[in-house]
Amino acid sequence: MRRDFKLTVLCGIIGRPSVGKTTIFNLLTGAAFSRGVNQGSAKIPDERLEYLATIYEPSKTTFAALDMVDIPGFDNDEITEQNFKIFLEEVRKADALVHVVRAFKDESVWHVDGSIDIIRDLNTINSELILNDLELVETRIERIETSRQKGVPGNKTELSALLKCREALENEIHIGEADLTSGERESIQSLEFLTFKPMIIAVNVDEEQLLEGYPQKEEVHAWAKDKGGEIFEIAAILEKEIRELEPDERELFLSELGIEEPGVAKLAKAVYSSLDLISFLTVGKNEVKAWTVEKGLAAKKAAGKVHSDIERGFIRAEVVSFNDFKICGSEKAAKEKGLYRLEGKEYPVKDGDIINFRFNV
Ligand SMILES: Nc1nc2c(ncn2[C@@H]2O[C@H](COP(=O)(O)OP(=O)(O)OP(=O)(O)O)[C@@H](O)[C@H]2O)c(=O)[nH]1
Ligand SMILES: [Mg+2]
Repeated sequence: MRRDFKLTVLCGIIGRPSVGKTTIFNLLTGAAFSRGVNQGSAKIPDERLEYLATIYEPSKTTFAALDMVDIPGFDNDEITEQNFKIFLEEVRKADALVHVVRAFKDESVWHVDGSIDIIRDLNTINSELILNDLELVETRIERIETSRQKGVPGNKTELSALLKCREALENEIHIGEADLTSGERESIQSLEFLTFKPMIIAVNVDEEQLLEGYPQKEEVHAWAKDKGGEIFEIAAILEKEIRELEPDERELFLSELGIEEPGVAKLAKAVYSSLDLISFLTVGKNEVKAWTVEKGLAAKKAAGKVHSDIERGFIRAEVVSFNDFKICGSEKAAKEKGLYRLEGKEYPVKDGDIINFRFNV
């Protein structure tokens, strides 16, 4: 559950110190930072757009992107209040959390707790998120109860939601996984609980682990499942080195290592799936573009993402699925086969729909 996002999703990268958060951030965004809170945009690779660009030869191809914020780790023994405050502020703003954990072995990289233990690291950060949410829950409950004593009834749905949240959190269950009705979810939406945000776990592995797995892999996957989070493995340093190679060498390395998709593609899949997002595509000589929207969004609303005039003057959406288009190889062939459909304003947009909005201004 999250607030409505406008055009891109904001992902906060969190985790213990020195686990590779900034390395992953730099890999995804092409930046070269070393410390501090960093912001950047990660282009989501999309073969569909690459293909459509070869057909339409547009002046511009615009990929979907994820906004990323790299949040420095904090050391619990000496959480300086300021650092922790920054952590909480940044986390609260995010739509989804990317929790980086360290699997990679490297004697030269220090670990704040003296050893590599992914479950311990997951729990350390997770406890902070849970404690913070619990404090907020308690404060809200108290406030509602005080008002009640003064005769102000307050929001009943919110109170029942908060009581359920408290119970979940006390059992280390994320609010996102708590058994709330949709009305209850709605009632606490604006409180921006940290464990209400989808958590995606990124396991930072080395080359050997990428091929052969890493200790605790099963436990870590079970942990993610338990918390309702997506999980993926990423070899950050290796991927960065590969990216610096010549294109033909790059292909060779990737296939030898069995890397089918770069980390950013895995991350994008996890984010889209956790937040129930899809992309639809628009094509033309000027621009071929991917648009990120909520799954099942009505065609007229989707038109509004492109331009408010198109939503206002919406007549119909002319739609073909990317797969149908590709099988035919051209717009003309797909039209001859009758694969373009005219859909009305309520049509739920699907992932990979190529849409031409017909409108009247
Ligand atoms: N061997 C190896 N080293 C890595 C890997 N990822 C990161 N490192 C190294 O680990 C150190 C810390 O990496 P950062 O990306 O700065 O870690 P961080 O999580 O941003 O750390 P803080 O911002 O201090 O919390 C750097 O020296 C990196 O080069 C990896 O996959 N393998
Ligand atoms: Mg960092």
